[in-house]
Amino acid sequence: MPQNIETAIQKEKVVLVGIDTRKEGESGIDEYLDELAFLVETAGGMPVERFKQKLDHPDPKTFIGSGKLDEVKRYVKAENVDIIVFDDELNGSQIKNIEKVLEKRILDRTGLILDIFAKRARTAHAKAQVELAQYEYLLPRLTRMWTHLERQRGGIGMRGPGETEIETDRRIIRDKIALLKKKMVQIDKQMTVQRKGRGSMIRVALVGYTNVGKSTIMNQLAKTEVFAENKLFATLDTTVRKVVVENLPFLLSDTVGFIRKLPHGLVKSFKSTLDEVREADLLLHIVDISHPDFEEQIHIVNETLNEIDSADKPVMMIFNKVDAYTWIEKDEDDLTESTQQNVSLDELKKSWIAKNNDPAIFISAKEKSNWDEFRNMIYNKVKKIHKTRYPYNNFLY
Ligand SMILES: Nc1nc2c(ncn2[C@@H]2O[C@H](COP(=O)(O)OP(=O)(O)OP(=O)(O)O)[C@@H](O)[C@H]2O)c(=O)[nH]1
Ligand SMILES: [Mg+2]
Repeated sequence: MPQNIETAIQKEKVVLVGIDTRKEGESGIDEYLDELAFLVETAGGMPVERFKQKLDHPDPKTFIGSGKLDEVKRYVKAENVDIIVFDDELNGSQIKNIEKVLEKRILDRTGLILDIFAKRARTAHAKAQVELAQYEYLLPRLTRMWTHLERQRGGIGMRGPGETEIETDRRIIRDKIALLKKKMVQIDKQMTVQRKGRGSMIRVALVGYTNVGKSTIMNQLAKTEVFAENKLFATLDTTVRKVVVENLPFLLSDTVGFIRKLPHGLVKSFKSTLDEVREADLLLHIVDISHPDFEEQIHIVNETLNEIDSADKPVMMIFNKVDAYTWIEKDEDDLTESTQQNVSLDELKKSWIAKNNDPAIFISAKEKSNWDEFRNMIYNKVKKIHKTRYPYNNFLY
């Protein structure tokens, strides 16, 4: 079976399931399920219904309570649903238990993200990284679902390692993992050599949540044609381009976006891709200001940067998509709390620039608004880094 089969013409019907463990001040389950729905659509499925339950902790056996599970079962049967996607990582026994009740294909958030990654991977390098993460995910979860005849249809969650390997035993998967790890070490070495060969240019990396506009900004700045799309994880491979602002050349890299609960195994197996970020001199942290959850997204990006030991790098905060920012103007005597929806863009700018330690700018990559200021800001920052790094090599400015 080819790896990247698109879903059959008839889209698979998907039900989303999430639990609400929210503590005060955190985003709600609805926004989480919105994102899960977007992931399902990106994978080629059709979300048809959501089930949520308020629980302090997931049920160790079936993730949601048995009453709720029965409710899901009734719906799934009546509506002929193909897949049930859970918004958290499930362990092998949870998958088995849920599968027994629902008698349908079960997928968790990690499995879904891995599936999208498998679909997106283009280069041998990215494919090897995804395959490694998929096998590591699969190993403790080998259940009937992976040997299910459905696999032959190549639907969501069915892309990736070929079926023959899946149907055989864990030993083969372990061997495969060992082999891929060796391959990755080799790839890592090659990439390190490649990066070293780039000489003394300052390295700038675009980082941010998925779908915020990193590739669009890359294309505008470097005049390239990097794939940009309103889907999650449009970019998996890192692209590096030389950019010249004024007369100052530097290297700009565009790479994989981050997401809430990015599978840990994926972060590990994407080591060589993320090395680009790890070794950058300056990070441009791109934020989609039009997204209702942009503050939480900033937080998640910072956490992920921390996880890859890149939290202490110089950062420029770039608030993108100002053209799409909407707010509801508040009456003077309206006492409702300020939310993103009723704060004007000007107020927002003021508050962010005031509370942020890092330099910040508000742009629209789509309409190229505030673009000269943006380029100027990069120029000044790169120049400063260059001057510190090469104090005697100032012929550039
Ligand atoms: N309205 C608006 N849309 C934008 C802007 N910049 C980018 N977009 C759109 O946002 C979507 C995502 O853009 P990408 O450049 O693919 O985002 P990315 O951060 O590279 O996403 P991934 O690679 O998937 O992580 C596309 O549909 C873009 O056209 C902007 O300034 N305004
Ligand atoms: Mg991209």
